[in-house]
Amino acid sequence: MSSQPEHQWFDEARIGMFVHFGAYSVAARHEWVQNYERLTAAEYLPYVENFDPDRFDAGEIARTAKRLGAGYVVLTTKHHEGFALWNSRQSDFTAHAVCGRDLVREHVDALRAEGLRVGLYFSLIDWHHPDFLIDWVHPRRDDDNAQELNAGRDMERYRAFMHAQLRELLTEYGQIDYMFFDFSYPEHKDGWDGKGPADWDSEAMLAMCRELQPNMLVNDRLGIPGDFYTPEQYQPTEPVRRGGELVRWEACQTINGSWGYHRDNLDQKSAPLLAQMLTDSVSMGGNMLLNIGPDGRGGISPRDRAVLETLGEWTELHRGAIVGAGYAEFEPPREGAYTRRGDRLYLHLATWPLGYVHLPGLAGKVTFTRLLHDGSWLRTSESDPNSEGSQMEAAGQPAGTLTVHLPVQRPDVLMPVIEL
Ligand code: H79
Repeated sequence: MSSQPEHQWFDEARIGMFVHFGAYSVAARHEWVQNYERLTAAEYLPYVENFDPDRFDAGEIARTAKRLGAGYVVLTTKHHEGFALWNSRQSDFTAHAVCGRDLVREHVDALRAEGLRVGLYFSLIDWHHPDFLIDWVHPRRDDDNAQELNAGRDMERYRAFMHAQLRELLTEYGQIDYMFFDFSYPEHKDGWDGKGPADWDSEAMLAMCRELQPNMLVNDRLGIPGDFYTPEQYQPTEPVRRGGELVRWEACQTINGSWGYHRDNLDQKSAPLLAQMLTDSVSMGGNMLLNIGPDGRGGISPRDRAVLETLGEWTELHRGAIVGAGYAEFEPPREGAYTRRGDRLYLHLATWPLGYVHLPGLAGKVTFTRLLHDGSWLRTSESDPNSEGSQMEAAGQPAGTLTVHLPVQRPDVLMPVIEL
């Protein structure tokens, strides 16, 4: 994993916003709907032909990301369905052909106007392309004649098409800061092949990225080493290491379990849970890429908007504990997790104890202690094993422990943070 200075913005940003938008947003029942329901191309086509994103407002999305405290936004330029949101000249399966718009252009322009970094998502999988070989994650794999359907298909031609699409994205939209390829699945299953680096020619794709966008971060789903590791809907519980070295990572997360707009799905995560996940990511040295799925018209749904606004109020007050912060080499108390930024340590309290929180090893190392959201100072004391009965609050604590005195009432924020 690289540590170029050009990549530092990513490590500092800590929060990104993912945007999943495509013809599946019109179907409104998960971005894998074509696969889950084994829809034929003809059954899927109406969602494409009636794609009319009249409420898709890249400026509003960018401003929403900014209010969330995000440093970058990643748009699905093409998902597994194969429908390109930009004016690709490699096929007419594009938003431009259907509605005359280039949503990728709108996205990159809006991000630059807001001073946000530009991220693109590009699916390696393409269930629409006639040369893409049917495999075990393809919607048509259960067709009676699926094996015959593969007879005329040629991955060599698909690769040429996909590489040409990628070249468009890397040459026609100015500086791209981040690329999320999705995804490799080299395992074989149920008599079907998977797909991996040889199928995509990942080496050539990465070389094209390095040549055309030398400062761009590339994820690890080409199936060859990239610039960051991408756990999906999963929070690492330790800093991620490979060969002893800390690895850059970003956990991508949904608000409700679906990436694309899913109207009837109510697995909604609460704002406190999302704050907890963000804190967990930063305390383990990673980023959080939080997804929204704009609705069939491209609008941000009220339920997504509400939770993002609430989380954004928290990140605004607690920015110092998140942006530019990372893993801290101190053992946290059982009530919470630490993040660290320079000489500041931040204690994120998942539970609120009565009266005191004890911080092992911090006695004598701290010059001030305050609640971050309102800047109110907290009293502290240090355990003294030689004095009898004078420090009730520190009883039973090992020497070197710093005891922070807390108000009985938990501050009314998603996650209270103490700055030390
Ligand atoms: O774009 C979002 C997802 O649609 C895509 N990546 C994020 C960013 C993604 N979805 N699933 N995966 C990546 C991993 C693949 C999971 C699978 Fe399966 C397990 C594919 C086949 C077995 C899920 C379960 C789909 C079919 C069964």
